[in-house]
Amino acid sequence: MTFFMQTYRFPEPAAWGPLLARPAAAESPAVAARVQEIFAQVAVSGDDALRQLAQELDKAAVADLRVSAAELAAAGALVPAALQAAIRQAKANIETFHAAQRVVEAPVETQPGVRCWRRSVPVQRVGLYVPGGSAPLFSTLLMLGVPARLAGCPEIVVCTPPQADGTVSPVILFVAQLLGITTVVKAGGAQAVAALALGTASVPAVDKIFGPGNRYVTAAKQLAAARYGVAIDMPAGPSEVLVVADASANPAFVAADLLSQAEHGPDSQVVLLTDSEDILSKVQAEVETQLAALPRRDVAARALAESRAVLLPGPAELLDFSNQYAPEHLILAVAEPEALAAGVTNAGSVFLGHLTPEAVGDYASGTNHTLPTSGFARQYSGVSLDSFVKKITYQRLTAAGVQALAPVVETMAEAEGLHAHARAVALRRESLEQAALAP
Ligand code: HSO
Ligand code: ZN
Repeated sequence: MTFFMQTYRFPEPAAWGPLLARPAAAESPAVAARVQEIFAQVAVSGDDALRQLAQELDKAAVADLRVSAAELAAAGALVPAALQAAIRQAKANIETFHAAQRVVEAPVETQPGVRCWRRSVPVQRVGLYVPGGSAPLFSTLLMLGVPARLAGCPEIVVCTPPQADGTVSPVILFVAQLLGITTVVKAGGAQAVAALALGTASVPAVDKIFGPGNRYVTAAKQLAAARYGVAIDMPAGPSEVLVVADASANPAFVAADLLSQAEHGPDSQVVLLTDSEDILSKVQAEVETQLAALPRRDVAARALAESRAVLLPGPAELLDFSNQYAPEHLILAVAEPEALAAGVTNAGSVFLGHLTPEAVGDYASGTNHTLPTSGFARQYSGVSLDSFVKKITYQRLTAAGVQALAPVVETMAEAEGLHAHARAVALRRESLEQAALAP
């Protein structure tokens, strides 16, 4: 049996449409209806609903929903020293990269006497969802927790599903502890999102919810945003990678990159673009060899069966296709990656050259791995320090400022028929004029 992606040779641009499309979003009404039920259950029964749903869905008996200080403190001893060291290095790099995103803007005098400025203020209460399941992704807690801490968010609530024994992965707890996060809730799925949106005795309500999850989590985030005034990081879909490979590419490297995305889940999107027939066949052979040795080969094979390899004439077409696809991750496995990179208009995160696999960005180079999927890279950025702050604008006028700006605003307000606006300015202007006339 061959596991390779569906292959297309030199399709005309007019025929790219179906190749650029993601599989129809599995937005089933059944999922939405179930999520609404879960919100209702959490609204009525709070913590009891969370315990019941943990029993029902995670098969876990959870007495205390909050991870205790003792559990947090004990986590370190359960994490091997080598993993602790790796996590510390990753954390340092993520901190360095995100700290550089702090910009302090100088106040601006837009005209004499009119001073305007902007201040970054942290979102006060944030909820970070960390998936559990077959592979608890503790790296996601680093990617969300580091910028939340750097931004100075005063309240950070982590929700993660309990394991069957009612505990949370010690690695997730170790990361929480490293970050100084003390509120960790044993709740997963739509019920965790509902709790973060509505608040329960154990789960403080938050202003913004971050993090990836399955279809239920995604639907729950959408409901939280639509009905409960909670912001979410971005619309989410299955993870994806697009690799552009030219004749200089190393087929084994490319195959490993494709598989590292495919192993995330059966719905992962994997695309190979190349202008070399030789690379296409060598990558195919490599994928088959490497796949056979992967513990998660069943998952990866299912993803590959839905994925695509496209042979195109040259660099211009490769770039054009990639920009139209707008991948979450774009790997430029080409001899001159800088030239192509400069032409990228739509992508979540770009990996240049033969020595830069997506996996480094997933864990430890410093960039964030929470990125726009499903073509949303056309208009959304990945998570960054900015995701955890609001920028509040301020202004203050002097007497000279009011006198100079008043006629402008009065003219505009009257033209819009908004006389109270005009008066708010005119009263100040007139009071200054009278003061100036006073003996
Ligand atoms: N590639 C995933 C992130 C991840 N990979 C976590 C490994 N662990 C979505 O960007
Ligand atoms: Zn990954």
